[in-house]
Amino acid sequence: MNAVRTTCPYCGVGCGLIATAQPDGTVTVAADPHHPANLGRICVKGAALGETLGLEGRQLHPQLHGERVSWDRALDYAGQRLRAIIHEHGPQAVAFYASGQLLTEDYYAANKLMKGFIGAANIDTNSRLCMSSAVVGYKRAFGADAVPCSYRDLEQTDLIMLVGSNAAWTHPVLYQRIVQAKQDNPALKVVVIDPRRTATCDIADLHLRLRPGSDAGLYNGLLRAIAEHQPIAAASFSGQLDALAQAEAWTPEKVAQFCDLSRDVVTEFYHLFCTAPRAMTLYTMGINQSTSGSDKCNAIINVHLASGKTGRIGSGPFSLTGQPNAMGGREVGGLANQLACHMNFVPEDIARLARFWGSDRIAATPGLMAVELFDAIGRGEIKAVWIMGTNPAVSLPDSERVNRVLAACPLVIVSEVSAGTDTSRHAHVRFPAQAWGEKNGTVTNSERRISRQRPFMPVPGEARPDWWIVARVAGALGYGDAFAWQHPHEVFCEHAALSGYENDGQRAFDISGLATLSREAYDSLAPIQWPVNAAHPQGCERLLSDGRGWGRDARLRMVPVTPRLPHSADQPGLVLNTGRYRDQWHTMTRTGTVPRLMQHNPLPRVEMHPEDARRYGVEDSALVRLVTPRGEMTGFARLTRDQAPGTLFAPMHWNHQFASRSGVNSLVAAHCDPLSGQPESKQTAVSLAVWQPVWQGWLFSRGAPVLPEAVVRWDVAQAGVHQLRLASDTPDSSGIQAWAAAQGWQVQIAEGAGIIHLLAWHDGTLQLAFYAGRRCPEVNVEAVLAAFAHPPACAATRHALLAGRAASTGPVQGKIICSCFNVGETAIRAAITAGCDSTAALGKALRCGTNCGSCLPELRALLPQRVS
Ligand SMILES: Nc1nc2c(c(=O)[nH]1)N[C@H]1C(S)=C(S)[C@@H](COP(=O)(O)OP(=O)(O)OC[C@H]3O[C@@H](n4cnc5c(=O)[nH]c(N)nc54)[C@H](O)[C@@H]3O)O[C@H]1N2
Ligand SMILES: Nc1nc2c(c(=O)[nH]1)N[C@H]1C(S)=C(S)[C@@H](COP(=O)(O)OP(=O)(O)OC[C@H]3O[C@@H](n4cnc5c(=O)[nH]c(N)nc54)[C@H](O)[C@@H]3O)O[C@H]1N2
Ligand code: SF4
Ligand SMILES: [Mo]
Repeated sequence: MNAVRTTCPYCGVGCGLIATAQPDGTVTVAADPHHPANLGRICVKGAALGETLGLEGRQLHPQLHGERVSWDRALDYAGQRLRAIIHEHGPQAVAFYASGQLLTEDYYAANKLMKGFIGAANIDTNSRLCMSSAVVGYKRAFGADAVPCSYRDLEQTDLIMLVGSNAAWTHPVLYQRIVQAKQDNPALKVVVIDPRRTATCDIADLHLRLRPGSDAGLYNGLLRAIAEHQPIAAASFSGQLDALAQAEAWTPEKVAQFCDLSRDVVTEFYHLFCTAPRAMTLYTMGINQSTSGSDKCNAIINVHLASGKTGRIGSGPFSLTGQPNAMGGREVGGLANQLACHMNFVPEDIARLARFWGSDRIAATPGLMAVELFDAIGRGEIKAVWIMGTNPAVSLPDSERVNRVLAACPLVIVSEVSAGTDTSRHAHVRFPAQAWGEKNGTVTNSERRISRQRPFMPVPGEARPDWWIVARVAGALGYGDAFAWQHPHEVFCEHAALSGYENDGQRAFDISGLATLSREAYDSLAPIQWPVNAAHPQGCERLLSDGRGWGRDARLRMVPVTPRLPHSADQPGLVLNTGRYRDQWHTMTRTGTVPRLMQHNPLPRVEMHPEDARRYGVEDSALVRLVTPRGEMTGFARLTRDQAPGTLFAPMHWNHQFASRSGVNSLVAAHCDPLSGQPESKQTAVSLAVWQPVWQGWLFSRGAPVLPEAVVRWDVAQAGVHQLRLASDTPDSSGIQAWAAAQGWQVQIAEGAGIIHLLAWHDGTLQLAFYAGRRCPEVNVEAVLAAFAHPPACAATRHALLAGRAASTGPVQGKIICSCFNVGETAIRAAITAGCDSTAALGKALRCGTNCGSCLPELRALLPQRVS
């Protein structure tokens, strides 16, 4: 097969990639040099995509109550049950929960079925946990959910603020563009606003380590400083007087106290902003995931309006989208409180949709937002939920409760690419969806750029496109005529036509210029930024250039903001912050099984300041338990001054598929922003205790091991071998010993004071290696893995293996820093000692950092600090 141009399925940067099938059946994935989002760059997750295409763990056939059935049977059952529930309890008893990882065509179809034909608006999406505060912010300020900026602005600005964003790990290619922009223009200043010191701070001229959740105070103070610096013309914006009056009290002293910053650093920041001719604020989850996230977004937008830094090249409030098609979801109206194509629950829009879709069943009122929706399932009001492309049993707050609610729901339908997720455990019906590389359609990135995802893999098993599955269920419900598409091209053109339908400029989202694309033109569609219409036939790079917004009076609006601290602020305990690792994607279904991506951070760490560690008696790498009234989580302490005292950080990724008790959302409360419904995932009051298990250690096993219930486990992906970190309070590890013995294997044991090392052999091959003690034994993982591949021939090697060492002990690799070239910390430190004094020198010596560049901040952190 030839090289196929497509788009990355991970983050909202939306990089263009080129996938090339190799003669040996593998696929190589490289950056597309011509895609405007990345211009030839790629990050470690994108570069490892070829390793995620295997069929192991895929959902390949429809299933009913856990049994494989035909498509006809599964569709028939789903249709009949949904119909019966709607007949008995009305349309409000049914809900869909969708995802920013669906293609626009899939999303359009799901939204059309729920809001247009089932006739309720209970379709919400994981974007509720992600972008919904940003949507409220834009709608209040501009009258439309319209992101005004473009990536090219980053190369034409004087000041970039990254607020609540760890872009170095989460939007790596965008971050690399900023690094490059700073190299090209050393006058460009970068300010990072984050309570943690992150890899993103690597390029920061100023890092404001503010009190968790205090950003609105900082931005209110900035608004006051702007007004002082240069008076704002009267009545430029609606709401202006109120917003300025509200900001008046936010003197630098008050801001310093509220945000727990020094007054000097606050005024330095204000000076930078006020004197920069152009400035951009890039904001993500540290802002949105808050009980006052919408207000924080408006506090940011206010300063851009007041200073005239909006709608101009190199300026603007730029909310970065997280998922590859979060923006597409916003276009099709995937949130429960929107209608399709930027329409709202007002009579004119409802009537318009009724005309366009030819339906008299359009939902008349907004539906339930994610957290409310699962509450309603819990109360028995919603009796059927169809989950597509998201894993709410892991990613919603108060996840233990979500699991209980799903377990009790009469009908759970899950469309998935993965066979065993925490959510699909509860499914009565499982639909196998096509994965990246198989599916065909469009996604929209952070800068409103629509790009094609094109198929390059054969379709495995009976997997089907998500839009097709929706259309078939629509057929089973009796609405087949409105869902008679044969190809995603038809869905796309319908969506494009709706965006322009009776749109006299009132709705920002308008891609009517693409409504009549031929199949060939759709297939070869070049990346393009919306709107695409008669006024902008080639798309539009920047919005708001004319100073006008959308809606009735089209006036831009400043929103008065009263800063509020998070719920955790007046609760005892440490404040838990949660977020992402560089090489993992969300609930790990696509990255947790790739050995290369597991190496950077193979275990969930609870990061804490050494002072707190001392107070709680925690040593580095010790097991700790975090507890809230909702649940608990177990992780491994990491002591670091990157964390502020009193705060913790834990990853959002681990779940029951990869560990027994490391799901962070079992701790997080479902407190939401009243306007956006977005949960406060970044600040949770937790208590912490050291967990000293009776024993802990490492297990390596050729087959899937069967573990006693009481053993707590963490899986670490390795090729061909199961590697598990274990810990338990059971008196001994005899369960594992007994299990190995019962297999009839030849067992070799070394026991000492509270320590047991065990090897099990069968026909000369290693079946199992187990190393446990009260403290976790040091094990040379590479030597153990090598012994599984090539059984050691001599007794000395076997003996060393039993000790957990390599025969001739070479240095262990240490933590893998560069995942692209598998370069560990030990080699990097050795090279530094040998004289490498820059990332360039390290790259030359070891190749680290020379491919995607995602590890450059960490390489720099290992280098001795240069005295300037
Ligand atoms: N590697 C990787 N990349 C991803 C993803 C992934 O799973 N893995 N997911 C994608 C998705 S869907 C999303 S939404 C994005 C998210 O991208 P980001 O928002 O950049 O990622 P997070 O790690 O969730 O959190 C960002 C930062 O917010 C900070 N923060 C916490 N509380 C506060 C606060 O009160 N104020 C401020 N100013 N900052 C605070 C945290 O310390 C953290 O460094 O990433 C996308 N990219
Ligand atoms: N504590 C805490 N919780 C958080 C966050 C946080 O920062 N902290 N972040 C929140 C944010 S921003 C987000 S976006 C969410 C993400 O949370 P989720 O959406 O739950 O995470 P994913 O693992 O991406 O789930 C996507 C699922 O869809 C499947 N899938 C992939 N491709 C397809 C496809 O084409 N079709 C179908 N049908 N299925 C597919 C995958 O196998 C996977 O199971 O988590 C939220 N939860
Ligand atoms: S930056 Fe985002 S879109 Fe680009 S390759 Fe990396 S994960 Fe994919
Ligand atoms: Mo997200």
